[in-house]
Amino acid sequence: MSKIVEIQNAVETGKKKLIRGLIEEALAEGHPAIDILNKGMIAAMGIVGDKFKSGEVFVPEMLIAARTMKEGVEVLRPLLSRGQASASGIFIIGTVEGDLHDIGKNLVAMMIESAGFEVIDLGVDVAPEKFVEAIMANPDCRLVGLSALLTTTMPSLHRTIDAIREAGLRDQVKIMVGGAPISQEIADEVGADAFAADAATAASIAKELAA
Ligand code: B1M
Repeated sequence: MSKIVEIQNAVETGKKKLIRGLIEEALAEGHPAIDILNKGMIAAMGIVGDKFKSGEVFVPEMLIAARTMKEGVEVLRPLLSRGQASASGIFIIGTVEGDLHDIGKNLVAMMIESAGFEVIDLGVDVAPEKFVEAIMANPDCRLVGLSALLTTTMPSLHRTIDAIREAGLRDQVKIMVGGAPISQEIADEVGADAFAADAATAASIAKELAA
């Protein structure tokens, strides 16, 4: 069995104690960190999601898979986020109100940080007014990122962007949205400036928006 498949299985079945060793072995075998992330760990989360949808696994299994993935990301972090010296600006990011998913948001934050931004991570379940307060507290901030993983929390994207507009801050910041159920169409609907499908794309779009 390839090491990547072993990593995928370990994340899928929540083998948190094994993940660090498996990743170190995969790296020693020459597998690139980005393949371990995408083909191993992110693919595993997709399988877990499909199994949850079909009733084969439940919330506790999703949770232990998520914890295993987080542990794995920590091993890869130094390899994926080689920080750049240039300061690209401040990027405020958070998962929108009602939504507790943070793995994707954390990966986006990591890649954006490695693209030279100072990242202010507001965490999960972030109310619209918290985004507004954070922008006000950081008047140099030009970029805001909103992550949403649930179809039920997509309206929170809208509410957050509305709150930023109502606070008179909409012209000050460009807003990027992303997350599994989000598309360019939804980004347009909620009035965002940009959509990114994955963390690497988010980092390159952030650089374009900041230019
Ligand atoms: Co939940 N969950 N979950 N979950 N969960 C999903 C999202 C789901 C698709 C599973 C399914 O049914 N197939 C489903 C949503 C269905 C829907 O709305 N259409 C779902 C559900 C239903 C739920 C609950 C409601 C379950 C329940 O309680 N009955 C509940 C909701 C809790 C809440 O938020 N209020 C719930 C809970 C949880 C856990 C807490 C157990 C756990 C999260 C743990 C954590 O994050 N700390 C969890 C997990 C792990 C998942 C799945 C299995 C994996 C999510 C993940 O981490 N993916 C997920 C299934 C799936 O996504 N296929 C599922 C890996 C991650 C790297 O990908 O987050 O997509 P992703 O991020 C990507 C891109 O989307 C993008 O870049 C990232 C990296 O490439 N991206 C951005 C993300 N944010 C971005 C922001 C950007 C740009 C790009 O700009 C700012």
